[in-house]
Amino acid sequence: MSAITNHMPTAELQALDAAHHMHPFTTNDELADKGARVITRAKGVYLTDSEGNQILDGMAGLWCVNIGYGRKEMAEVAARQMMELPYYNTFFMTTHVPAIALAQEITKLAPEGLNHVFFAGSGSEANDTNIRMVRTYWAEKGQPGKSHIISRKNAYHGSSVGSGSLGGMSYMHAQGGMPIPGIHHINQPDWWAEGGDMTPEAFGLARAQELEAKILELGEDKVAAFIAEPVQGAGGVIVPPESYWPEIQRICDAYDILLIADEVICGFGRTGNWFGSQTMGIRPHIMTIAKGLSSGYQPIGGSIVCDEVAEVIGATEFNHGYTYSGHPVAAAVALENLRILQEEDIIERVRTVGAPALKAGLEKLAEHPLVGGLSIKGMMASLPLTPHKESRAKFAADAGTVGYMCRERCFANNLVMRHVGDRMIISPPLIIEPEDIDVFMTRARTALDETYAQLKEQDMLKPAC
Ligand code: PXG
Repeated sequence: MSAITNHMPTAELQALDAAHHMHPFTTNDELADKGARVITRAKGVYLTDSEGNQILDGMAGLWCVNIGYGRKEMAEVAARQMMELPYYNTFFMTTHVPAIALAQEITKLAPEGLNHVFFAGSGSEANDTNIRMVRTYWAEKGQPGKSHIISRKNAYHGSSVGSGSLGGMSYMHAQGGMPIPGIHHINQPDWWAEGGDMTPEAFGLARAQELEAKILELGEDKVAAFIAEPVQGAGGVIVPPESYWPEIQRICDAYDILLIADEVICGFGRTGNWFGSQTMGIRPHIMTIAKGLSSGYQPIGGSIVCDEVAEVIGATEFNHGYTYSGHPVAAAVALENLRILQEEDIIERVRTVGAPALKAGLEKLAEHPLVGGLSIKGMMASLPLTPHKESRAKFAADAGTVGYMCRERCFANNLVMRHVGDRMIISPPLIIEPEDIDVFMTRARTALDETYAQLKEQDMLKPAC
């Protein structure tokens, strides 16, 4: 029995962590030298660390704790379900009440026509399901050659070999033999960084038309699906220009391409509607879900599938699934999360209170000399940092250097605001109150001031040439 507790000195916990725990997306040797921050508990929108700091969580964990921390009902439901049925599988002609109830509830909330759920343990697993499902769909329809999937550079769809291949992160592809064959990446609709002198509208249209060009290059009869996040999250909260999604929808319709909306971040209220697809006005055939489905209280994900695809897949044995597909405890907890989101009108409050307050605060913050703009949709936002506002210039320093400095200043001021390259990312729990948004703004401004002073001192306020 382990004797490790919250009461141990931080340094001891850090040493044990460094000795035995390999962290994701981390240079573990560097972390071992520095010592990981030990989070001990959390309530509402605040984390407590082992030194007793109260840290405002501007990232909702990892874009997931939509209802906030410390909801007792969630723990009670988990305990009850563990006593009644802690585990059973959904293979071999069996099912159980939590999986049935959750699938029904999700499809009630999903857009019309999306009436079926295939469960997974995470967003990565669900996207792996999607690769196999769309390829199987076309094969069953007599078109096995329609197997290529088009995605986008700088997209994030997970970290397994399949989902990491769908993603467009080149630094991930550089390790472990990715991408797998048959996945293609077109450019992202990031006007701020890549739009140059074009208007956002013209740029959005041009980037969407890259999909059409890629379909024509590969052959219409070779392309199974296009996958995209309604609003890119891990890539830096890239809100596409308004011209982008209508054109993508037109192209998917015209060439009979399945549209997969990866709703892992956008789903369950983040953009002010149940799903980002509703906010962006798109009609996907499949939606990937995870994160906000359980507000991170349990690991669970899945694919919400339209009638047409479910019907074709349903006619054959789909040789795919996970031990924990529809795990009863995770499903019961997710169901409780959906009850809380609905009964407390949390998504309505995002639209009427949270998102407007966040936007107003961030618009003021965007006037800071270091901030080059604001990208926001509902409760997800980013502030690109720049040495020169007018030209949206990049820094002379390597990408991410300044973002990292700013993130360190945020941490020092008890704020979690993470960086993607030189963009600062904001995605707080959806239940954040305006008073806490004010706390966020005060701490973020201090962090920006300190970063600015540091850059000046080190003569780093220089644009890349
Ligand atoms: N799709 C999207 C859109 C995601 O954001 C996944 C799929 C994969 O989900 P799982 O549950 O397998 O992690 C994600 C996950 C970051 C960060 O640093 C973002 C994610 C995961 C880890 C880190 O922003 N998103």
